[in-house]
Amino acid sequence: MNNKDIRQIRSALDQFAIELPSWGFADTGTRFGKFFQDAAASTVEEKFHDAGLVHQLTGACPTVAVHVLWDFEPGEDPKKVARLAKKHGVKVGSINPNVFQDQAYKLGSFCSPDKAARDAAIKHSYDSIDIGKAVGSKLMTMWLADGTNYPGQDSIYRRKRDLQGALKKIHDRMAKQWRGSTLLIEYKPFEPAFYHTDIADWGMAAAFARHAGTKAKVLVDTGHHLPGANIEHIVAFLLDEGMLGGFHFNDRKYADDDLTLGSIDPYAMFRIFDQIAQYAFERDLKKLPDVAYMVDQSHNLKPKLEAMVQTVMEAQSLFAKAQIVDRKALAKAQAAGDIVAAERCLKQAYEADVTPALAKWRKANGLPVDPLEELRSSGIVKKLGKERAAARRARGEVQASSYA
Ligand code: LRH
Ligand code: MN
Ligand code: MN
Repeated sequence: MNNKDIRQIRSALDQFAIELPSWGFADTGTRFGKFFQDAAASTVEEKFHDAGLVHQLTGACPTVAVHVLWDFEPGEDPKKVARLAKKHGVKVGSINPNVFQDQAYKLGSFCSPDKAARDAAIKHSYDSIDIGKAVGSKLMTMWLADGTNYPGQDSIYRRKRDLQGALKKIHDRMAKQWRGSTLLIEYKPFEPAFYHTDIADWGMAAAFARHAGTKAKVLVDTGHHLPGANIEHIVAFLLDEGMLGGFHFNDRKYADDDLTLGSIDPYAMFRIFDQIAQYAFERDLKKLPDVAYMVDQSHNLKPKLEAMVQTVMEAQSLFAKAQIVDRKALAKAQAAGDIVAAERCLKQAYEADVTPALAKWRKANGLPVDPLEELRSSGIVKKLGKERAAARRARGEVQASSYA
């Protein structure tokens, strides 16, 4: 790797921030059960503590995504939560309203046939806007569990119109009352609904965003695609349309597995970053486009803190590789129809060893050269586990196996 590549990587890393999800530090599970970890965070403060630690080690995670029902007590001053974040060296990032958990949403939220449920979802979204303003966030991420399980269950047309109207109302309120904010609309092909999902893919999300207004964009959760989907193509298309708002990164083998980024198919993640860098190159931009990079993973079995540091390091490394694609050579090969040479441009960057460049960047920023090793050898996860397990016992929350 030459000095120009190293400079390129270092300056790109300066621009690279990836948001952590508060829910990635707490105990979560599958629908079959939960396996508890002693070191899992059980309070909002513990979640910020853990996110702050990942930021301290990696220097890349200044913000934390919050889920309104999971991280804010009803009636509580949201500024209190913002202060807790600050105490641990991070800020509150995107606000995720929760319009899927309440019993009222059995048949959907904005799409429910029940007007009371639709109104409740709008009210909750308005409350989430107030939270966003109060904590100084600029993003609201809307994911809906809305859908149906059986053909004929409900009118897809009525559901679409109601959703369109609701998103417009929310968008307009954000535009009016929450300066500089963006509404991110997430899609998902199935789960929890198994026949149809009201925002099933990127095209529907883009259409809803366009109907809502200029401050609405699409959020691409990498796990929310049917097998074989070409996600980098979707990313390039949305970027070119000015409709890409951000990402929820995770890896998957089958569906919305929420596995560690790059654990299954790191080349696919590299190809996404490659399209983002290519976009800037083709437009001769000085900076990469402004998209929100966020992690959306909940680690069931891996120690959560270690998994998050591993995720961020993997993201930085794949992002760095995408910066050293020889784009001039690539353009030449493309124009000549030299497919093999073009593909080699990508592979050469992907296969390059970027560890020395990352190490230089980390050293220059006063960070450990190997953040994961630093965390693992520090004993902090063990220490947190002891403290948190004792605190849980003191609160009477014992999670023991009956076979013990
Ligand atoms: C839904 C989803 C969405 C939620 C998060 C917890 O699968 O990706 O982003 O907010 O998981
Ligand atoms: Mn998501
Ligand atoms: Mn998901």
